[in-house]
Amino acid sequence: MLKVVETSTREVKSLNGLWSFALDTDTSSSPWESTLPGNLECPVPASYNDIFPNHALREHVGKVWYQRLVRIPKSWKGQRVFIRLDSATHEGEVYVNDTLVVRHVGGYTPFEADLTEAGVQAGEEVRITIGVNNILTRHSIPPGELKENELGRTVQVIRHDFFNYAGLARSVRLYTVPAGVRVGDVKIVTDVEEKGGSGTVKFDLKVDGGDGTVLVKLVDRDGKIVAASKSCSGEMTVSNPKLWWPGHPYLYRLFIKVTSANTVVDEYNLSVGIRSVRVSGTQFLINHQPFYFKGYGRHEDLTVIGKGHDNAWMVYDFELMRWTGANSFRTSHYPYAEEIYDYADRHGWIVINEVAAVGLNLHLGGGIFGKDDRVTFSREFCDSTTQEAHKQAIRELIDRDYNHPSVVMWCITNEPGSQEKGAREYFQPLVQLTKQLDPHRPVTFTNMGMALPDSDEIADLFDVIGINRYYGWYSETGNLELAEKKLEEELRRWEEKFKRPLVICEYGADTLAGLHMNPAQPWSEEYQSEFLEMYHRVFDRIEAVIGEHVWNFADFSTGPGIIRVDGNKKGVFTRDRRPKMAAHTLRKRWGGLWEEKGEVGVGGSLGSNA
Ligand code: BDP
Repeated sequence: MLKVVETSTREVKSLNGLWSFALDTDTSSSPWESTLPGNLECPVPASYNDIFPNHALREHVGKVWYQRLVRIPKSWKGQRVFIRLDSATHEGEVYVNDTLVVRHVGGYTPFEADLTEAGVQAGEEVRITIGVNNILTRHSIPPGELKENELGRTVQVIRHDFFNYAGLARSVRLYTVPAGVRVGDVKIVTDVEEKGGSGTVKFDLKVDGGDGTVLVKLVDRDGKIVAASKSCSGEMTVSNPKLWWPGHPYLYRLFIKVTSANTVVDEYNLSVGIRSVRVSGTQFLINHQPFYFKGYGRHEDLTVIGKGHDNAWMVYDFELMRWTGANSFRTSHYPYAEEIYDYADRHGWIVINEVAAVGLNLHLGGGIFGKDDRVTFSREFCDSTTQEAHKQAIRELIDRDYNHPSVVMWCITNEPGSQEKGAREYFQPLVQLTKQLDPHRPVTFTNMGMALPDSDEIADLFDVIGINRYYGWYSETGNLELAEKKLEEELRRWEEKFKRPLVICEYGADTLAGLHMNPAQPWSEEYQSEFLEMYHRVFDRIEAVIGEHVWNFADFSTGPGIIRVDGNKKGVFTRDRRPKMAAHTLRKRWGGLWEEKGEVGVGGSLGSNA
């Protein structure tokens, strides 16, 4: 799916702002046919849950409705008009006046509808009504279940450790494309010659709506054309390219022009970062240099707006991560807003991009989700229908983010029950699909502590093994000496058996900001710092460990539970982004590590175009 851009042939109109809002329990069964009842208004983009001090609304299970009147610009006559929703969590349906124009399942990827096909005219005012359903079932990604409680009420069982925020958390826009011949899609793959003397930009263009002549130009920052082509697909060579490096990104622009009967009928453009990504032995190579991941698992999570995208908070979060010396993050546990990847491209952040497949595990420890006797990958829970939904989630993520230089790896699931019978049969086709859709990026998953090197059924399918560990927190609580021994022993077994890169994708301890203890005890800021330092000592002793992502960047909201106090407190920053002691501990490690070793990454010394 093409990213929405404005060019001489394409226009965009934001529909962000306040929309009328109602719960399905307060509307008729076809609320799109008239004005929504009541007078609630809800901002877009934002999750709706925390906007109103209303328990029933926050915990609502089912649909909510958004509605507003929209004037289609008169000047758009003769263009095709689309509506694009960057996300609707977890299922969206869009009506224009009384007509359903699109329905989409999957809460973290965009979808759109051609309004011209639905008969919408330029200059007309239309009523747009959007239904958003927050229900998760065992056939959705992420999976969940509905249960009836003792009061006879339907409650949502979620299988992941973050609040089930819902609504329209990302932008809603109208945009135009030319009615006739136009760019339908473009996919870019770059590579770099080992000595860096030349780079290649492979492009694959789809032209829709008829025949046209294309002109593709790769232009540097000074406006100089460095390569050009008149084909729809091919490979352009750039000699002495300015490479896209972590921390020192260089972006070229690819300009595409489609001509028909000697007239320019469409123009499209996108940024291109020339870089290569490869796994070799236990190393992760970017532009043929070993890369060490330093950073965080994160969440889209803020007070009031929940998973709503906000540019001020986005920049602040990046600046805080940079301040600690991080160079990368994982989009745990779902694809993030597209603005985040665009920013990462422009600023040289490295992204492990995760599919929303979290909670494919009926037996997760820690007492968070309770006991369950069923088998995860069976007819009882994740079956072939779940697997189909999972495939679709992979397709949509790769389709959306294929062209981002910042994205270096696909993570297709977080902490599945990978020691269970059926896990291999479930995941093998998914890894295969991911590699088929993108043969150029490594594929990973994050393993959880119940699936050890000898019992994990799927780790060998992946190029890089992500490992989430909590020795010293969920086990060996308060005993960092024993935790250190066990962690090292286990990581050595992974290294020995799989001989491939290990990224520690989660390690962390809940910490109440302001709680200080000497000697350090769990929940104190001192303990979190000592815990991280212990993990770092172990990582530095193990060659195959090529990355450390602390869990989590910031405290975040979860469902209620006896081990969660106002959410998960493993943040290095509080939910309002105040640093805990651990932020300084990380800054000390990550700030220095770089310069000492001259590694590639944010803040380091970076070769010819630095
Ligand atoms: C892991 C999960 C993550 C949780 C974390 C924790 O991947 O979503 O928030 O543990 O318990 O199981 O804090």
